[in-house]
Amino acid sequence: MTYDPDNIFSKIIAGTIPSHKVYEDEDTLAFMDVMPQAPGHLLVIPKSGSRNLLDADPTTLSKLMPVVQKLAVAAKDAFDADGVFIAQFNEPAAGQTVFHLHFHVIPRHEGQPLKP
Ligand code: DGP
Repeated sequence: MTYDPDNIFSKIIAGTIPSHKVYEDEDTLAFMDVMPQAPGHLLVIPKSGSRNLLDADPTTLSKLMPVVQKLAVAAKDAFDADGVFIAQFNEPAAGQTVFHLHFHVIPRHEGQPLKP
């Protein structure tokens, strides 16, 4: 499986498709998911092209994961959540629909049904 740069998140990085950005640095972008599973559901992606976790290089992950952690804490606080669900899908058989590596960060409240 290879990375196809003609994907929707690549266009969000390029700015040709709009998004509600919540974090950006040289290597990483985070924005709100258009189909939120719960209030505060956001996506964290590397700006470099990886199809998913299976082909991501360690350097990319070493820059991405601290941002996932930082935004999980921030989203938990901002949405007064009880916990945070982190989800990440690899290939269609596992539920991946956009083929640019992304982590879902989803604030969770006690008793809220788990949809993803
Ligand atoms: P998955 O590949 O299954 O991890 O899901 C991809 C997620 O990306 C899904 O929750 C919906 C979201 N998504 C798809 N297209 C767009 C888009 O154009 N903008 C934003 N913000 N999110 C999108």
